Amino acid sequence: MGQLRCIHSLIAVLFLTVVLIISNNGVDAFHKVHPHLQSVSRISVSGKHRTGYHFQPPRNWINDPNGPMHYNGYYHLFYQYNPKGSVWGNIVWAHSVSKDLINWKALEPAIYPSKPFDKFGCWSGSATIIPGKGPVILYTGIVDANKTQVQCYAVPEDLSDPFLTKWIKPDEYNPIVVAGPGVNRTDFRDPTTAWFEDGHWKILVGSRRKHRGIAYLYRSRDFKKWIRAKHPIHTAAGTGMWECPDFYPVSMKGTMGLDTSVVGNHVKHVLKNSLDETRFEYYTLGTYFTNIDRYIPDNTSVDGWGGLRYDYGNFYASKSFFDPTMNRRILWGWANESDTKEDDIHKGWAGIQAIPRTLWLDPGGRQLIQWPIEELNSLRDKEVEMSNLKLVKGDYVEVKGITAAQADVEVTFSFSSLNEAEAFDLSWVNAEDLCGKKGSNIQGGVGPFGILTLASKNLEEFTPVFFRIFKASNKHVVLLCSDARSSSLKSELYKPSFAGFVDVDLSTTKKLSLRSLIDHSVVESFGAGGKTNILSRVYPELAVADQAHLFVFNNGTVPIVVENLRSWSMKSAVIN
Ligand code: DQQ
Repeated sequence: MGQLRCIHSLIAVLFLTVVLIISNNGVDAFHKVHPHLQSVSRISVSGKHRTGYHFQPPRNWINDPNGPMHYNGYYHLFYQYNPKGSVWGNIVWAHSVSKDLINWKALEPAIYPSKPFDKFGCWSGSATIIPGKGPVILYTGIVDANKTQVQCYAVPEDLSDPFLTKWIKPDEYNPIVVAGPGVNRTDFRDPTTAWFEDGHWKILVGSRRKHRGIAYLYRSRDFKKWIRAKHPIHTAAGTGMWECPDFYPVSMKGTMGLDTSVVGNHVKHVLKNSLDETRFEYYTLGTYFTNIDRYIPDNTSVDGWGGLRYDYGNFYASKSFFDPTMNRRILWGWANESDTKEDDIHKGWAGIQAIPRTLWLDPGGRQLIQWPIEELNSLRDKEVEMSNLKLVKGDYVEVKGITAAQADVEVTFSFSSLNEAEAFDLSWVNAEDLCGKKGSNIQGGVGPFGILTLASKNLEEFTPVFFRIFKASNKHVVLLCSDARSSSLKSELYKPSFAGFVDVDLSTTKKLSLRSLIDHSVVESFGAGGKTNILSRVYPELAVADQAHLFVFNNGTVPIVVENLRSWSMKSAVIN
């Protein structure tokens, strides 16, 4: 797929620029500010679509995960939060702590506007643990009503408090970074976790110059006085504002994560940016040349809108951190709502965090792999298993006996032949469009096959997650779809046919696996062991609570075998 992406990246960029900018993905992102609604609070909160094990506070709006870390026995999650309402506004850093990344205890907001340098907002940022000294948070302060942005720091008031409840923003040195000459003062935000290299701490700050996305590099010897490097670590034309950059090493062998400061021949680096214009995020794999402080993406890694994504659905402003307790790198991402702001005000809440994912480099070296953290398995309850179930064209078989609205499903499908795969048209560069053309009901050769999640009994509503295999000139092309178009009888919703291509070689093994985490208004899916992942937000009217059903299906002419399916009812986590 890498090659195909390269060939078509230019067309894809043009196409996406036009289509996505015009439609803004339909996502009601925070940039659509609704001042008159920002402090509209509801007394009651609607439980209908609330999640059972995905992170969310009891009420109100949330967005980006901020400053995740493990310190002194606790995981910390901070996040952008509106304490007064369920649309974006009045933003503070809410704070929760956990022993297992699944069950969370809410604390008071850690960072909120209180100083001249953050009077108009405390926006996203990261945590860095300074060896022997403890954590420091870097965040973006909004200085004035024009949204002038500066980078600030905060430290725990009391390092002996295991929860690090209170944070202070020293007056000395704050703000630590202001936009210098030539830097866009109102698009200059979201400092990364710092890494230590060659006697300096280094951070990135996301920005843009006109339509060029930029990650500025700053250096400091003492974490207080910061100086901008002559060159950004990386830029890319035509990508617009880079929000929430994330920059970290991954090991070239094995699944172990690395501390952010690790460099060397045995690592590759990842640069991820959240593209403000489309509200999708992209990453590249490449080399960090420490001698010149530049990052150069590999030639197999397309830089920009034709490139790789952590998730081909609703997943934004993500941030990773190194967890030293299990030597792994963990990724958090925000899943915004796909309903309207009126719905959010009615619900009294908006936004969830995706399940934290462990992340490592695929052995092929061309992409990352992600998998839900293993702690999630502790919520698995009643289990139902199926094996060697043959599905011929038109078969829909219900998976009975679990709570289908709150479940975890793992399934492996196999197929005996690829001869009947449909021909792949090289103009199909946009996976989401292709899924829109070839939905789960459109008969194919090999596929569509997969699962129907959050389905009503008579299939008036369902969110299919499925594969479809095509034949290109010298290889097979695999598409994974998570199609929200039939997810709800309600009409005023954003119902995208999210999809991504899956980079697998079917010549050796004719199998594909899928895992979906189903949680009332979210279907979070991991295709081919975490190679292509898609999170969909959906709002069924009928397929709610015990009225939700789960099916396996095949609508292709080639029979498919469900080699093995394991599904679990999921217990609710104790969250906040
Ligand atoms: N959200 C924050 C910004 C960031 C954006 C504001 C990304 O710091 O750029 O809430 O969703």
